[in-house]
Amino acid sequence: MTQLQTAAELPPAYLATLNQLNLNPLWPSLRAFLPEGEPTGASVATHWRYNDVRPLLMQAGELTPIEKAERRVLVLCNPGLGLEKLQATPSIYVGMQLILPGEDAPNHRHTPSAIRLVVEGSGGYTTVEGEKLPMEHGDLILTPPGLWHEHGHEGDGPVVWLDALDLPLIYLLEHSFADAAPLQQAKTAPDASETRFTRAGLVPYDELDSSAPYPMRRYPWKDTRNALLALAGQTGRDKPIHLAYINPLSGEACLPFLGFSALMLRPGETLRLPRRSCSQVLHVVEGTGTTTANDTTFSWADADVSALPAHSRVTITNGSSKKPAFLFIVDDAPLHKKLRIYMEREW
Ligand code: GTQ
Repeated sequence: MTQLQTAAELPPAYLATLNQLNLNPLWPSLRAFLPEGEPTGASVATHWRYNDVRPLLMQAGELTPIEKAERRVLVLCNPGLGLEKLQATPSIYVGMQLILPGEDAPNHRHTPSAIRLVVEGSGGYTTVEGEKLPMEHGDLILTPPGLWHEHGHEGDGPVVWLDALDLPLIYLLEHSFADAAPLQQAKTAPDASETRFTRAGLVPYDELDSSAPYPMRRYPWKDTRNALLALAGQTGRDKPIHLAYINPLSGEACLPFLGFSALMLRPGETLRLPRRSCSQVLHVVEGTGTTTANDTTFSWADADVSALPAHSRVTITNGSSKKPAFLFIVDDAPLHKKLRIYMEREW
């Protein structure tokens, strides 16, 4: 590629005139915005240990009443992007949220999509449009864009979950906002994962031709874990044990921009992930091990979180030779696919 003219090679007065009129020449910046062959990015592979985050979150529980926070969250920020941006990756926001017994995180709805993955505690719940969704360890809870949601806690002890939102992207679009409303009247019935969508391959007949965008809003971990173990029993060691969370009616991703999946690593297994164009966040549901993203290696344990930049070369090892390890993965692959830019590239 030819070396293009730099801004310094242009007369300063010419540049000043352009800038006064809100104009810029493209060619001095062209290679930065369209680098040859490989993208560049500011985000860096980053790891958060739950052992570091947990005491600080508990401290927030003492320092900040829920009424003064609405959502008591510590945000996991990528240092390469700037902590004030609240970005784990350029498109994915991730936080750890604490709710204490008897507290309410008030009802609201917003343009960004969100999910929760329950980290610890029992008795928490999220109500989405009147449907009360219990939150037990590892459960995935969807709060899709525009749907009213609130959180509460009827048990004892702290409840913590991981929040993931497409907030950075919606904020970039200058379309990020919320509405507030009084607490909902939740129905007492069990949620759809226990009544209407209890088993893959079966949907209520009246939903057969339905295109309801978010029919199932809770994916219990006990089902996901059992499904991973069942798959592992039938899968050769040359194939990963990896399940995608989908909308049971459409077969598509659960939410418009973010994708969710669960990965099981067999005892002692090392897995080289495909080198994907999307960025991703890994959360340890259960286990210990190490992850290498390009030149950076982290060791991980229960409830840790890693943010991995787009195009990373990722290798994951289960540190136990006896027990499986389970990871929950958030990525922006559905967005890449909708934009028709999704790639899996050579390592
Ligand atoms: O629980 O609704 O971490 O609205 C950030 C924004 C959680 C939530 C976050 C939110 C929520």
